Amino acid sequence: MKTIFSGIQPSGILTLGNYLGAMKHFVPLQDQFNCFYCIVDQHAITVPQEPAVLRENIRRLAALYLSVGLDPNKMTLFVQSEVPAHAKLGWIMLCTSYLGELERMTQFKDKSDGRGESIPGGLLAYPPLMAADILLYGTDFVPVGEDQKQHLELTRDLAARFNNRYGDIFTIPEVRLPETGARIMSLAEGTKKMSKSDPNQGAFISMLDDADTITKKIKRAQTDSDSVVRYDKAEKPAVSNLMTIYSLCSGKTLDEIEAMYEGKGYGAFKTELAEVVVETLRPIQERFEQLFHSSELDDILTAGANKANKVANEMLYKVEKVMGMARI
Ligand code: ATP
Ligand code: LTN
Repeated sequence: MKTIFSGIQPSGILTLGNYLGAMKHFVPLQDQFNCFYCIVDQHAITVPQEPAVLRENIRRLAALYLSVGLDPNKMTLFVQSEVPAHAKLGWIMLCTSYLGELERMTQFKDKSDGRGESIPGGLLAYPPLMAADILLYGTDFVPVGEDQKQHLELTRDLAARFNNRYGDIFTIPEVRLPETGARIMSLAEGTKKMSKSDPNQGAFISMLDDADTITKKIKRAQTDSDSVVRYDKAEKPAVSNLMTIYSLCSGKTLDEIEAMYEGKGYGAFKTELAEVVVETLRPIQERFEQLFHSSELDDILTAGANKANKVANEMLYKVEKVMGMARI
């Protein structure tokens, strides 16, 4: 059976972008693959986090993974920092990387922009840690949103570089992007990615926003002045993004949506879009409420970490052995 690995950072409450671009696609995969899904808290600390908030976000993310339909009997869910092999292989992958290739990563450039002398070193070391996450499990496929494509290419390069030097240790993983929704845009700016750490709360819909908040955010979402509900990514990025969200949440095609709102303007479109989004998130939020405070959640994470530790330690041992570090 082929192996899947993906991770999400507990750096805030998940957005509709995280759901439509990543998490939603994790669910059907659990029936066909050996899946590892990770709460990558060591990635989240590459920028400063408030301890109490981080603790809550880790638990929230765990509960959300399960609320969307992931089943602990079918996949492995765990917290990255509970599996020390990630940090250990992360260091080895950092030593396998070149400074030039790390500095070229667009996420590094975006996140370090404007920080002057105070760019956290972790931002630069982040992609090698992500490579370690993936390579520890002999991963074949990595389902992620579009923004992670470059990191996946680097992971493949690092794996190949290591294999060239030390023999065939790592499986070279492939990226799996969703056909639509790989890049859901900000509600405030149709050309910028929707991001959970955006300081403007109006720019994203959180998976835990209530119906009123969702409706308000969608009403205020950026559109344009021609009032026509038409899909045109280049000319009408903001409206096209809202249509993509509508389509993914309702199952209707973009053509059907265009036809439904012909001559009706943005008012009716936005009202019904809000309803569709609320209905998509409602069952997830109901399950979330039950899970968040349950001790079952702790048991699932403990079992997940045990399983992940077992698999990851075997790979780490192989790596250390070929490098001359493990005593044979
Ligand atoms: P941050 O804002 O803290 O950098 P993020 O919102 O970008 O976080 P991540 O935890 O980095 O979220 O990403 C989790 C998954 O969601 C990844 O697979 C990522 O590609 C995907 N993803 C993130 N934002 C979007 C988006 N706007 N559209 C589609 N997929 C997305
Ligand atoms: N870098 C990713 C999160 C992440 C990840 C991973 C995704 C960390 N490790 C391994 C897939 C596989 C992000 O910022 N979205």
